[in-house]
Amino acid sequence: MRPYLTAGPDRPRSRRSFSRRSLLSTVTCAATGATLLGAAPLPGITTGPWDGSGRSIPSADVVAEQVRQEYLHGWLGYVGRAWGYDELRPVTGGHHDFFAPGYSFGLSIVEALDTLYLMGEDAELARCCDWIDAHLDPAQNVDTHVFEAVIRIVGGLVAGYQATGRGSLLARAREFADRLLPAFTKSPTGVPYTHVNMRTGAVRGTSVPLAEAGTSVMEFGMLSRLTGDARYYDASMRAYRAVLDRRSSLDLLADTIHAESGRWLDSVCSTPDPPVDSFYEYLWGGGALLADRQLTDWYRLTTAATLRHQAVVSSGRLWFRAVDYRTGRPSGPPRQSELGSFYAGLLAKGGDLEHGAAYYRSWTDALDRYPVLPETLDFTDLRAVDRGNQLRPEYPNSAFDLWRITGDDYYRQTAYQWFLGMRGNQRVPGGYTVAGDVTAPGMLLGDLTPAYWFAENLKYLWLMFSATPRFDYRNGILSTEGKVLRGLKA
Ligand code: DMJ
Repeated sequence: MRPYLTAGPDRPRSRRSFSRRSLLSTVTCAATGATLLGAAPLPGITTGPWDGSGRSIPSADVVAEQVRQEYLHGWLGYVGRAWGYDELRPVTGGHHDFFAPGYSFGLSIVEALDTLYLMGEDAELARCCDWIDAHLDPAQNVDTHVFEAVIRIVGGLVAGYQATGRGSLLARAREFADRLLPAFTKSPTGVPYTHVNMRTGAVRGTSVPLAEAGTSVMEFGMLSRLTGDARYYDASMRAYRAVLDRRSSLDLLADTIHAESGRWLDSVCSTPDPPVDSFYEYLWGGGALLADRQLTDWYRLTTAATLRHQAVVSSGRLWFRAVDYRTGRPSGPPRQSELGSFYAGLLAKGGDLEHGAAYYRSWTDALDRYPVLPETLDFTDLRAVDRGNQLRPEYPNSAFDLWRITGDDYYRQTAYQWFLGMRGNQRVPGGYTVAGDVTAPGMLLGDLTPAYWFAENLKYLWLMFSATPRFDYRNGILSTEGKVLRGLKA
């Protein structure tokens, strides 16, 4: 184990102190009593610096080893009982087909590739590559969810190729992308259909959530770069243009769009929650990965609108509430999905450290309240509305992003707290599993290790604590599924 860095590599080691200067003006939301941020400050929000009082962690090399052990615990559970299937059922030892019953793409294998590489598990990685070469069949006669196939399979194979240099992985990524492309090219607007049959190219699904319309440019853009074939990148950009052209006068977007007519199918703007979340992540990520000014400009435009119309302060915490995309008026109850917690890191990566750090702090307050985060909160009182936990990675994803930017140990302390919560409550003899109720004794554990667990959750922790020489901490860029699309080092 190499000695770890006490601050994020390539950054100053001193803790940065954040300005409390007001950036946005405020009005009070009649529905919730929360404060809507207009064009100035964050009154009452503590933005730091933070001393992490009461949060202590072992040395980084000890934590890194704990993280690696837990990853291997989950991995060996999958290898032993569900090898070749999409997902493990770690309690019963069964398996789960992710895309459709009876069809498997060995999803956990594809998802794990670059994590195994980063952890130095080269024999396991070789075993995965051999399986992919021998068994992974892109041409199955099954309707596949386009968004999920892009971020998980195409992204996984592209990252795996960059980790190993195995040309067969790139060829397989391309084959998947070619079979997914009809979802984009058959659409009159360019907004992809939600599903495509991998054998016939038949498409279906015209009601498209924003995340599904705009989460492909990082994988497809990299594929275009690696193959010299512009069709993938062009398809993603056409979809983005179709959506952005339909923004309201407030520069807000609604949640769902019709692939064929281009009409909005609702008027709610739920940023950063599902079903829009990674749409914005890819505006920034695509801009950074591909040096694409258009994407970056769109990110800045839409993020300014989100801060102007959706940011609220409730009990001193920053949240983002759903609004009508045409009027900016609040829409629905004051809820926030755990999936939205990635937005703290995104804001910081996009240059707005103050709001990113404040939003992370809000989620840390929620983490302090529960052993593991519930799926959905009422943000006015942190009450768990959906009390389940799907073993999600968004909170440590933001911890990783903020730690890389600031070097502040607070993010490692809180990421470790998150890790202990997961290890203490969701570890079973066969691996790791989802929970039905984080407030109940025993959490009503379920029986599934989602494949993204092998791509994301412990990768962020490993990168924060291991100082692995296999990752370029300055220039590395990860996708929404945690795939390292740039920055894997030999
Ligand atoms: C992951 O599959 C990806 O991060 C996706 O963008 C949304 N979140 C899930 C895991 O929660």
